[in-house]
Amino acid sequence: MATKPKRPAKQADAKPALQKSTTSKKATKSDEPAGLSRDEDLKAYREMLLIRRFEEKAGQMYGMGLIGGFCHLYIGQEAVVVGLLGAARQGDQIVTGYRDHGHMLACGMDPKGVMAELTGRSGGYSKGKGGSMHMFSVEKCFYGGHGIVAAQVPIGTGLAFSNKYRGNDHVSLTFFGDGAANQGQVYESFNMAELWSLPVIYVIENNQYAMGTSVARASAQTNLSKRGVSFNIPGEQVDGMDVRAVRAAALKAMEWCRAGKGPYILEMMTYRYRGHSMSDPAKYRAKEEVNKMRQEHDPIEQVRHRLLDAGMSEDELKDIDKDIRAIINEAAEFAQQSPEPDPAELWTDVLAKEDHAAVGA
Ligand SMILES: Cc1ncc(C[n+]2csc(CCOP(=O)(O)OP(=O)(O)O)c2C)c(N)n1
Ligand SMILES: [Mg+2]
Repeated sequence: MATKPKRPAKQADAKPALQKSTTSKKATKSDEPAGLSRDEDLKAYREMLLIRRFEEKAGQMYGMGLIGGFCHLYIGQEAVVVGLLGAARQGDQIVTGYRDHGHMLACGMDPKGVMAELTGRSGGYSKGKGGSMHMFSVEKCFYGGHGIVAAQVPIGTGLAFSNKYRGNDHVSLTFFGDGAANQGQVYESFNMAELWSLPVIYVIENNQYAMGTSVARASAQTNLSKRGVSFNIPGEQVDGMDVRAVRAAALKAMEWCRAGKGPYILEMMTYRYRGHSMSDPAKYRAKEEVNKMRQEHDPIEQVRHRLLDAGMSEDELKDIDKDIRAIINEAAEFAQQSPEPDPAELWTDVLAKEDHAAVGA
């Protein structure tokens, strides 16, 4: 006789975003994050602020009807991608899901091209044919932008395979969410990656929710850093709201991969401030929960305070914000002025050209 299934945990039972760090067997424990120099902090501050202001503007433009289709904002999670890429080397590849604007900007893609893609214009990275979830830049080693939950995980594993096959020392940074971590293809990828010692860092962006479902309701094992245990893949939980902790963990994981030891899992404990997408009013969680995160753990505020402590003035920081707002306004202007794609574009880029090399040597 079938046993009665356990009642799922209520939303209120959901674990707080920043739990105590636990590590799997092979992993070493992260101590206090190694500090960043003032210049490194300043760089991280600019990069995170660029993402925040970009996303705020995208949200506004969506509200004005200038952006159509799906639009998933990254606000709150900025330290994850900025910390990871702060530790990466030229040539390391990045692949992620649909919450991808921050990753593109952190890779150095032009905010104008990203914004114009959101408005569906010809000046966009996919000539206006892809939208928010479908942008690529081989030049910046950004491989999408994937709308199918977890589809990027085997792709990121394939990128790592190509690195190993070519004998370069690049690492594939494969980002996915807590919800995606329950997908079967993730575990097929884990198996192959460990079996073949592929240089891939699986970055699980645990923002506590998959659409409206909390991790506690959806996952039997809520410590996602342990999901590689049965494949012998080391993993650790990291404070994904602290760019220093992210960078320190990323450096360690990259060293592991570049030394030929195989894959590594980093579970980034983070939080998204907005709903799942622009059409989600986020009624499944209390406003206080969001406010508490913003007030106590905001990734940008943390760096701002450190910069002030290091002697920067409020005015200097305001000037940086002004510069960034100007870049974003220029991108928004470009995205509205750029022409709609020509109908003839319907027939271009449909099939890969024979000489197309997807992965640089
Ligand atoms: C294979 C598949 N199943 C379901 C969906 C619908 N869907 C889109 S996003 C999402 C939640 C994923 O959450 P998570 O992986 O935590 O990423 P987050 O949105 O939090 O960044 C779901 C179920 C989909 N796009 N693809
Ligand atoms: Mg999630």
